[in-house]
Amino acid sequence: MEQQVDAYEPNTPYMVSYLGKRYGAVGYRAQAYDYTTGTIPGQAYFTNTAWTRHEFGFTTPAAGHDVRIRVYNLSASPAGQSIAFDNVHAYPALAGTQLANAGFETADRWDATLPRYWKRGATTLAANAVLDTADRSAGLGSLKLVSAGSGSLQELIYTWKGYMPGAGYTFSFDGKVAGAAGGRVQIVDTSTSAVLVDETVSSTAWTTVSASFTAPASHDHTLQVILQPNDPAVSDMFQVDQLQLISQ
Ligand SMILES: [Ca+2]
Repeated sequence: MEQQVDAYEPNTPYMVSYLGKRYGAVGYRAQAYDYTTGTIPGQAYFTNTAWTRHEFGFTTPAAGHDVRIRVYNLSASPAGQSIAFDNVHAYPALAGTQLANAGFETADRWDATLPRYWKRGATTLAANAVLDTADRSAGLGSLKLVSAGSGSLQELIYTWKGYMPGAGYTFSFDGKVAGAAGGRVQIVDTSTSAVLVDETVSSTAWTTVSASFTAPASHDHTLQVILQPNDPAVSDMFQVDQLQLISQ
């Protein structure tokens, strides 16, 4: 059986999650299939006999392809073998993130270069913190931060109040830099100035960086996700995409 993934987000990591089991001698397979190119961007197969949830990831192609999720028997023989699937989902890998516009796909309503729901820092020039559709890790856009080496911070900030008090969170993002100083991503508790996450990037190719932290025990703090070139005194460029912030 198969079902088309309508209106998928192009060039974006997706997860396929499903319950499956075999009754007879033959295992089962779930697969993402691109009918436009005749290719298999992702699949997984198993032979367990008790209901088990599995998942696999794949990256969607450019817009307009006929992408379908297929489920079927691992082998056509012997005849009469049964398998079962239930609760099959395909969704963007960022679907669970706590940060809005975490893939930098949407512009602000009144500022076409500013990512919606984010704001620039006090000393940040509008031209130095912009959406970039020319280079991105996923989707159609990323954030580009440019440091002119003037000493003024060029940063982008997201204010986050929706944490669960005392809960553990995992955080990851994709980043790349051009320049000597690299990039920095922090999550700061503005009520106490505690730095919960402090990660730097020096790779000139898109790289995934991961961290974990514990949210404040109090419910009423304000956290900020801050993206900036590592040293405002050095000319630099830092690009960020795919901010994944989920509870553990
Ligand atoms: Ca993106």
